[in-house]
Amino acid sequence: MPLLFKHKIMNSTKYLVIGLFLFSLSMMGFNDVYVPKYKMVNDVVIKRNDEALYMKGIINIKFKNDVGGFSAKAFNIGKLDRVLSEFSISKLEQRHPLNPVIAKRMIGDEELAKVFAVYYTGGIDPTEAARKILEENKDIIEWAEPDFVYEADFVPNDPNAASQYHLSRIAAYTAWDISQGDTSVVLGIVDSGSDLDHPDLAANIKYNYAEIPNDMIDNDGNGYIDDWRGWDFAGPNYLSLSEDNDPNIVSSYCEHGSHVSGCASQVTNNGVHGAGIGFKCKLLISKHGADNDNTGSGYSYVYNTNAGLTYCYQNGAKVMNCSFGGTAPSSYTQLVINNAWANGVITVASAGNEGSNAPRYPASYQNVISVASTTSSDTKSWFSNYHSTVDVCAPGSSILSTLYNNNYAYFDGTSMSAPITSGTVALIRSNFPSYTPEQVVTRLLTGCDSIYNINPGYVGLLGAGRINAFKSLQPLTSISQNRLEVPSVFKLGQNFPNPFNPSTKINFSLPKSGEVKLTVYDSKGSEVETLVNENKQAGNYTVSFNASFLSSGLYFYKLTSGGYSEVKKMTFIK
Ligand SMILES: [Ca+2]
Ligand SMILES: [Ca+2]
Ligand SMILES: [Ca+2]
Ligand SMILES: [Ca+2]
Repeated sequence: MPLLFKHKIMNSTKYLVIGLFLFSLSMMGFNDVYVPKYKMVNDVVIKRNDEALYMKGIINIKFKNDVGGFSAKAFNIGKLDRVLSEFSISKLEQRHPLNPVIAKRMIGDEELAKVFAVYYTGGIDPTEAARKILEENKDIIEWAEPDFVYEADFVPNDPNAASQYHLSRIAAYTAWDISQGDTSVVLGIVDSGSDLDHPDLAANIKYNYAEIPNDMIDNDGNGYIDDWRGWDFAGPNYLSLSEDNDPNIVSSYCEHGSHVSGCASQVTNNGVHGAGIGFKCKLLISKHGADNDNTGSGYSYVYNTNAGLTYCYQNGAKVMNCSFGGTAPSSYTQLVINNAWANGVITVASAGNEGSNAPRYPASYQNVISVASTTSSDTKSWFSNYHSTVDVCAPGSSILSTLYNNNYAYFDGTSMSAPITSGTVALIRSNFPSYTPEQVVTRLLTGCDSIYNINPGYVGLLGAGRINAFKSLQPLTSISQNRLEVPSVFKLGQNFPNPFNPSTKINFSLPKSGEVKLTVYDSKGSEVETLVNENKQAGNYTVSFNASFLSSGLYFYKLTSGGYSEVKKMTFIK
């Protein structure tokens, strides 16, 4: 059951779904002429019949090639400007200008630099505007789409459940015997903001020590002035979104992100209240709720998330959490997430709370871990979505965590399942710092406990099962010394069993003490795992290697010590 293969199948399914949706979007303009296709939710957010939410008067477009010579209101490309003039353009903005310091650029920055926001005052619906622009400029524009807005995936819950059962359910306490996280592993919390001075969050907030606070200078040259403790991409007023350098929340409207922060990495072992699976891992706060917005059922909508995701992966996050979503796939968001992945950063997202078998974005994109919700007994939570693109489940019913103004409360939602998973991913990254994103994801998936026997109605729709932090942190390698006599020659034995699944043993003999390195390579010669890298006494040793995180195939293992080196082959068949 090759999980990597399964993952790839999922990815192609995700592409197919996106493709079908774009196709159906392109057809919408010609159907349902008697049904209103969209309506205003508040003064800035538009809702379509298919439940997609997006901003009034903004579209995002991506050019196929670099664009130069644009001005404040025109691209100076004749036929494109003619279409735009019908919409009454108020502003054009390059979303992600290239950092002039080439050394500071990351993989994919050149593609992001081709993305522009078009702001307009005309009455045309952004979906229609995007369709029109793309239709008439297919030769130069790759995609055009509305600026999507998302809803937080949670509902407040009565405080009557056992406190923080989720930690024992995902085996956090035994996992922490292996790793308590590392302060160098940063979780990007792309959400409504956070309570930065909460007694059970403050010590885990990520500070940017390369930035001098409040001197009005961008000391670290990352494009954000005085971003010493994250960034606010929505600002005080939802009617006029703006950015500032303070992601601290000022009311309960934005407390969703505070709860999510605690689910991921509430300060643990500090004698205050509860614990978070991420333990010592740090929280980079990217705020997307507007301080005065309660128009989303009493809470803020989640705005400008592409900017925040980009900020997080470009500024040190190793894992990014998205506890929000919507029905509409976005090419822009997929581009940002692919860039993050290419730069070694993993995105985790909530599968949604409609209780339905449906894709949801960002959860269902390629290169995103989609998380559904389970209860204290591993049954699917009644509200949780389920789908072929779900990768794992995590507790999301009655989760106790940190709220605005130093409070605590129980929330329900895949919004909680996602950061519990993000925190677990952060622990895996802390324990295996050299792993690629693919290796980390495989570790998470192979550590899961299957729950299909108690959820027989959802086979194939709840991913690899409920996460288990302890199993995902299990050491892959153990080494033991066999006989006490000192061998006369260096020797690397053939592994046994061979072929193997998933564990095998490798013997070697050292006639002299010294530094020993035993490394596994794939058939292309890339290093996949270091089994031994330490000083060893002379003697005979056996190394046990669990390869469950690898895919089937031919591998090589190489022993080096002193002037000696030997390579042997082994075959892993799942
Ligand atoms: Ca800065
Ligand atoms: Ca500064
Ligand atoms: Ca602010
Ligand atoms: Ca605590």
